[in-house]
Amino acid sequence: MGSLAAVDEPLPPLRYPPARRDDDIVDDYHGVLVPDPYRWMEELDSKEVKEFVDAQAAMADAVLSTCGHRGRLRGQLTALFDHPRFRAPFKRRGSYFYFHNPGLQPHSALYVQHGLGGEPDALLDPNTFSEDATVSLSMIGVSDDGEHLAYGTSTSGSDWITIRVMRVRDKEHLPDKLSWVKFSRIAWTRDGQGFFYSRFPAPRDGAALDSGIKTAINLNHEVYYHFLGTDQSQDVLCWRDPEHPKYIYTPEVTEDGKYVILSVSETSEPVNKLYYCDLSALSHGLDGMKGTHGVLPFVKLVDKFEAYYGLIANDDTEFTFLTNKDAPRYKLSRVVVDVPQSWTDVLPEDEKAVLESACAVHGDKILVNYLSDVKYVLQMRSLVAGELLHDIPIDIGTVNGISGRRVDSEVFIEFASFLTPGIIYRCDVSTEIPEMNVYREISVPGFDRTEFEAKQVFYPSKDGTKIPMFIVSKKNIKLDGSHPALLYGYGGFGMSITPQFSVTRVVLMRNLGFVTCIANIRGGGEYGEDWHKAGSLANKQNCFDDFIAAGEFLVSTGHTNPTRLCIEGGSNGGLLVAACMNQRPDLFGCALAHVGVMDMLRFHKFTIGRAWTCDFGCSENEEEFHWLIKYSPLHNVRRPWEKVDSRRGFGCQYPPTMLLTADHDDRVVPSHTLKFLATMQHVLRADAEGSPQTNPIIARIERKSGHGCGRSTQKIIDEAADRYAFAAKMMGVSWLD
Ligand code: X98
Repeated sequence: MGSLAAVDEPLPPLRYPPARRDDDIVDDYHGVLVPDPYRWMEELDSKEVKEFVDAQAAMADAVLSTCGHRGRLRGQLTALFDHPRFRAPFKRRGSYFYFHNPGLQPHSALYVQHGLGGEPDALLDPNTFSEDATVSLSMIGVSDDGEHLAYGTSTSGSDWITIRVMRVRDKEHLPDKLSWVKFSRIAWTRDGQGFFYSRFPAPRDGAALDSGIKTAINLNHEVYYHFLGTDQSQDVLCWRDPEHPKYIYTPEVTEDGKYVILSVSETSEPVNKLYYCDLSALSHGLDGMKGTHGVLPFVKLVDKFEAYYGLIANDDTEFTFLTNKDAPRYKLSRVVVDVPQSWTDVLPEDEKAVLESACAVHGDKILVNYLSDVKYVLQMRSLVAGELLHDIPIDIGTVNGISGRRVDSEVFIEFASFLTPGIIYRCDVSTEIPEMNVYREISVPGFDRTEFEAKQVFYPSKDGTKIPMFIVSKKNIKLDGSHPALLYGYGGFGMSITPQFSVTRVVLMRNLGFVTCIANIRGGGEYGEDWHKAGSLANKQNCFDDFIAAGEFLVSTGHTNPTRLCIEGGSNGGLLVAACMNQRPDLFGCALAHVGVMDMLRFHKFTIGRAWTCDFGCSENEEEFHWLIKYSPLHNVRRPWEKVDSRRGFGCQYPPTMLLTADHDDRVVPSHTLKFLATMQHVLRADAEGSPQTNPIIARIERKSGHGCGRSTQKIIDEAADRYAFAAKMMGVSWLD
């Protein structure tokens, strides 16, 4: 991506690649005519799109090669990333499995050790999957007896997965290879003879999985059972429903091995149906299903999309679920599955905190994890009646994972926060008072937490709603408006953004003096489903108002000023950044929008996009079309200098903008970003003589990458260096030694 350059090298002349406009493409949405001149950019394999992408990438390279801090950022990021990282182990029959990266390896490897004192052994190293580290390990499942590992690999960050199997004892691979897997889990049966998984039908054109990006809509998900050592063609079809081609199935086997549960969802909303099948009641077991073309006799326990149900535990027919049924902050409920009217609440909804997760451990105990004002609270409760046994004190931060089972009394808890790179606690839950012992602590050489401070503020949004925001910076900074600031947000799909450690943020704060901020805007799950709904569908504008209000708060409190305020977000957060810069181009000094949903009228036509109508609505519905056209980034680019609103819009231009996408993003297809990019460059006449838009509008288009998962450490470092070198140059930020 170009060579290291001196500081303050001038920008090259901005000559944006020409992009053909097809003026004949105009859609009629409920009587409103909407042109779509860059429709051709949806044909991602066409020569014309490839040429456009190459030309835009070359242009971004030219701009980036003038960004003086790029090399130094790479150097600092590389130095700080170079520390050993561990994830929490999980246990199978006395063996402990965990992920570990010694520092700068492209991917973490899966290790096994027999007993806690055993010698660690690298069981599966994704760094051997490909020369260029573009094949990653995307999911794993170890059989209950610890004998076999089934794992999924993904190429170039795609959501498509290929499953393979290896024997743990001698690391020998079995011939098994399962293709066309997507949105699946690996759910082993207790006997270890195989596992359930889900997949889509292979495309009719016979295209290979790695033959370029697949943008077609994903329909007709199916559930199969795979017997070890057999060909995929022999797999037993367990469930399909041609009458509901949009359903997505996630299989899970209960810890007692007796049941397989199917969670059925249609969208990304936290609602699902629940089907179960008693495996012990199959007259000839799963073997007896071989060669038959029937599906498993699933019983429909919940057959309405009205709430979310996630399995926590079962005692024979008595099942406990985490649910939001009549409980927007979630609760635990129990049902005897063959008595469907027997639902009772075990742990009622809390008045304030959101019940995030519950993990059944050591017989009849549960470790419950609440989110209270965006901070985690951990408790030990009884599974039978939900009563509190013990509070488990943890620092302000995030519980990233709990690994434990009812058969074990040993639990691992993974914790991190803004200033804590990571602690894995080992907790013996058999004692009356569970004791948290530090099992591993991740330390980052050269990072001194005492140099920094993290605080939480609550600022008012446009309608007066109080929004939480974390602000992390060097200690005791003077609030004189001089600091560069990075404001990050997501605001959608009920997903909460909680405190995490980030090497990149440390470098921004330490070497560039940034104040780094995370606004927990509406649309997320920070306060449960009410908070999510307050930022979705007809209320989506609340997300943008909350994010803009965060920016205004940071300016009014002297944390920064508009010329030094950079906004950043990815995916739904890429939409957030794009919509906010359309609405308030004057408020921001730089915008970084990753893999964003930019065409709100057509997102539902590609891959799994249709699942997002739960948050966005759909342009095929007249009322919803009118919500979408108001904020769709692609349809709301206007020249700010022509705005009549002289209070703020007049005279300003768009902030320097970097849009980021990747050629194999099959979650949010790259055409969103390409169409938005061409529209911005065209409407703002970005390279025309005398145009007020002199700030660059560029796109960083990563090759052999996807929506974000499975990237190598090097790709993560290079991308971070590029985007913050760009932001720093654009906002005139100097390097602090
Ligand atoms: C998704 O689109 C998630 C996609 N997805 C899954 C899995 N199951 C799904 C079931 C229904 C709908 C979508 C599903 O990944 C899945 C199941 C088991 C194991 C692994 C995966 N998401 C949204 C997204 O990516 C928000 C977060 C999840 N967006 C991109 C929303 C707008 C931009």
